Amino acid sequence: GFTFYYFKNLLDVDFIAQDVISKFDALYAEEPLIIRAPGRINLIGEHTDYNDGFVMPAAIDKEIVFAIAPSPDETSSIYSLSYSEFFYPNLKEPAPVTAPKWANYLLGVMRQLVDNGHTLKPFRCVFGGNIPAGSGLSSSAALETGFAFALNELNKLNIPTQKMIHMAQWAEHNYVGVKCGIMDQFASMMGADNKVILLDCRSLEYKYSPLKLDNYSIVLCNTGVKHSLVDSEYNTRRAECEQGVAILQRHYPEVKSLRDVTPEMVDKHKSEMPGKVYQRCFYVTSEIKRVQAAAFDLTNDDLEAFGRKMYETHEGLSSLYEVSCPELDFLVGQAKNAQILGSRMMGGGFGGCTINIVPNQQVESFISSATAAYKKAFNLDLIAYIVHVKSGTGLLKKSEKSAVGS
Ligand code: GAF
Repeated sequence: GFTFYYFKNLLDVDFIAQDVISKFDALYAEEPLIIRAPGRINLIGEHTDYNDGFVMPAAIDKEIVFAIAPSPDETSSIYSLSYSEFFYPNLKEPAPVTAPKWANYLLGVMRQLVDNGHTLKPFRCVFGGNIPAGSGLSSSAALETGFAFALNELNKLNIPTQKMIHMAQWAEHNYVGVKCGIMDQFASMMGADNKVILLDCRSLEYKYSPLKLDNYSIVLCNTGVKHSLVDSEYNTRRAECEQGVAILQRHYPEVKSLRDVTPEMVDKHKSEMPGKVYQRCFYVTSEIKRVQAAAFDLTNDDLEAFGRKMYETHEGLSSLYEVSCPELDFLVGQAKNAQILGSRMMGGGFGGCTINIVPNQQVESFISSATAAYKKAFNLDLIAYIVHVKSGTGLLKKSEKSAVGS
């Protein structure tokens, strides 16, 4: 009856918005702006962004919602629904803090705004979401881009979108300590309904490509683990790539980054490189080529060829780039055994999710058998999500907001 119909038509984001708005209303009298910032998937192109290469991310229906309004006095406050915790930022001196950790993502954004000459009016903000933290779905990028967008709206700053993307990345580099590429912040900000983004991370030129999945679904398998090496190993990989570039520059002075290098060039100078540096460079240069070929597969509606490339990417990430882990390798193995079209680890690595392209009629059986096998092998509960490709960061429409709970 009515109840069923009602719930069937409400999206997760409506429930999150409802929670965020109720909390805001319980705390404050002002009418807030409501902003949605999504997490992202990446179909292919891993660890290529900081090498000036290509990536193929998309924003998804897992998101953070912010409610924000001017403060009636001089104090500013931010409330995190997930942590049930307040933070009171100093808008003139948004220095990093030791606790709570989540505040640093936001403080980094405020610091960028201040350093770019903007004056922020005191505000009150409540936020919450359903992007599982540490799962490689870029909850951190969503927090940064969403907050940049929110403060830009609230203060009517008219900051160009690309500038906000860079401010968000700056926050991650300097207030969180991960020297990330541009992919996550770009995808969270620029995503579009049912479209993947083909992004050139050198020029930031991009194009949207329709994702025609027809009889397939995107299934994420969350390992539920986040090995502690993530951040330090990430920065190490960056340094190893730079080391490779420096060696290649002796022969090819025009080379600026691995984007300018082919796998053949890497092979030719193998003997001059430390073993690990060779492996890293060979993987990255191969992956950059692979993304370009995968873009053709997508336009040719050749999902099978696309899926095979996902497996190749995983193989490279696992054996050459060495950012996978037993849990991720196991889950990709499960997908391979079930003859799933494509599967690979996604994001930075050392835990988080695999991304799988699964025929619709196989989704249920794949999830249940992978869950059982994962439990048996690691005694861990696998959490699987079927995700949909959605638009990027923006104001939630009034209609969506007032539809909630009415
Ligand atoms: C993380 C980073 F934040 C991205 O910039 C990207 O390098 C990715 O790892 C690996 O492709 O998500």
